[in-house]
Amino acid sequence: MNAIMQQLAEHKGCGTDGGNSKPSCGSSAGQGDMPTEIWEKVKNHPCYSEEAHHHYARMHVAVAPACNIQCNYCNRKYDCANESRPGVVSERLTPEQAAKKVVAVASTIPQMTVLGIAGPGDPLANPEKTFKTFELISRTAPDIKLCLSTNGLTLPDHVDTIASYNVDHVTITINMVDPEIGAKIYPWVFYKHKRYTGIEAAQILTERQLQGLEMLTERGILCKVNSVMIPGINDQHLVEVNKAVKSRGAFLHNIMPLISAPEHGTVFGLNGQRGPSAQELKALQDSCEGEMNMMRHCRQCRADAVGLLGEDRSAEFTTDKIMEMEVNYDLDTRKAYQAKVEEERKAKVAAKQEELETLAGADSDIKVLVAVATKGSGLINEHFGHAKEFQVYELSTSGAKFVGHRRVDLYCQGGYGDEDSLSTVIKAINDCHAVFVAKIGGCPKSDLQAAGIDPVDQYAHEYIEKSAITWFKKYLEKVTSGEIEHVQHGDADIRQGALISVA
Ligand code: CLF
Ligand code: SF4
Repeated sequence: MNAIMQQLAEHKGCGTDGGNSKPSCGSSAGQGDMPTEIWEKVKNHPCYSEEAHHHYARMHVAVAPACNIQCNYCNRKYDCANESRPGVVSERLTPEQAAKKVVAVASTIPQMTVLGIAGPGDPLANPEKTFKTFELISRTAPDIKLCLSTNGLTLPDHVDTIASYNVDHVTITINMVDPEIGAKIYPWVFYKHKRYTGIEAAQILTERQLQGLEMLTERGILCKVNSVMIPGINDQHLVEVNKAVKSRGAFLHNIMPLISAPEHGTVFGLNGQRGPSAQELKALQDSCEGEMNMMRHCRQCRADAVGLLGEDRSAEFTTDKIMEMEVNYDLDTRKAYQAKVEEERKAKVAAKQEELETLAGADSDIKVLVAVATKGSGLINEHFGHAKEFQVYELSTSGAKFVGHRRVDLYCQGGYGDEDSLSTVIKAINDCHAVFVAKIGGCPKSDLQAAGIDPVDQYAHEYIEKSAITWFKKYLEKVTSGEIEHVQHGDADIRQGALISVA
């Protein structure tokens, strides 16, 4: 492991989350004690920095159709489920079309800072197309960070090429380090012109993944590990995976819920394998957090996703539309826009810090979750009825910590509220004590109250974390005075349908 990565491993790769000395994911609001070289790499990468994901966008280009393994949660009719949502089919591009698309998107969305290749198959099972795309983009859009996601089978063969194209961020999906568990997830791998099955296949895969991870971290390339949490198969085992990848220098661990439905036609979908509940996922992420940085803001995006995580603007940039677009790649405009974003970011962090100081001295071990409707920029700026997802923060005397998001079906159906959707929204945020929104109608308000979720619209268009801390202070005061009793909430659903149907 190189010196910087060693330093990272010791410091858990991160600064502090607002001065309370608790580690937060490589994703803290500021540089903290993170080495400058690492901070430069993560500060505007929306996946490697939770805080950056409110402000910066990524895009994927679907140039890599083939795959060399089979996962039981994947149907090859659809995009790779290791880095995208099952059941989604992306528009495939040639490297030349991809390069044109990147320039078109970067000219339209100046906060788009990262280009990732994540499918629709495995990028390293399609090395020519993947590296040709990187080569073209690094020439035409040199300020864009290059990112790659792989199942890791052929990773050791490509590490030098990855380094030579200045790809600074690589994700490897590692679901197990025990081949017996692996045999329940992977029916086969295709390696060196031969198909392997069962434990032998899983043995080859885990060795290649861990070797690739070590080789990358030795070269100072930031590595994220994705793991799909499959209850009853690898849920307990992922703690061991977490330790194995941490010891090999991984920067970030992203434990994602299995999304599984019969209509996907996957082995797990057809045999009724369930995904985890929201609290099962959070408990596993919490237990691994003592070991290393956990990513909790992954949206399991499509292989052709465009925009902020959680929004998807891919429909604006179809091949037909791109071919007609006049693009002007202006580096100065992009820089100026991003400088403005950095100013907003600083103001938001300062506001949070100031509010946090007013909590100093509060003595309580109460922790509550709150849901937030937001369109980005760290603001409470979405109407309840228009929200396709809610961001979830855990509030305690240490402050407001982002712990996840919940996809939901849209409540507002253009003029009227859909009662069926409302009940699924309530199930998705059932573990939250409050929901912060820019606006909400009378009907959903009373249903939320009846479910024990406080609808809060008084902080409309204000900063999320600052407002949440203010609300939490008042909540603690009411508990202390006996005005209300603090009651722990139950579990919540991870809405499989909403994850599948929303682009
Ligand atoms: Fe794409 Fe992945 Fe790079 Fe991000 S996505 S290749 S690291 S630029 Fe991000 Fe999307 Fe989650 Fe991936 S939210 S699925 S973690
Ligand atoms: Fe599907 Fe991705 Fe697994 Fe390949 S690596 S089988 S594309 S989920």
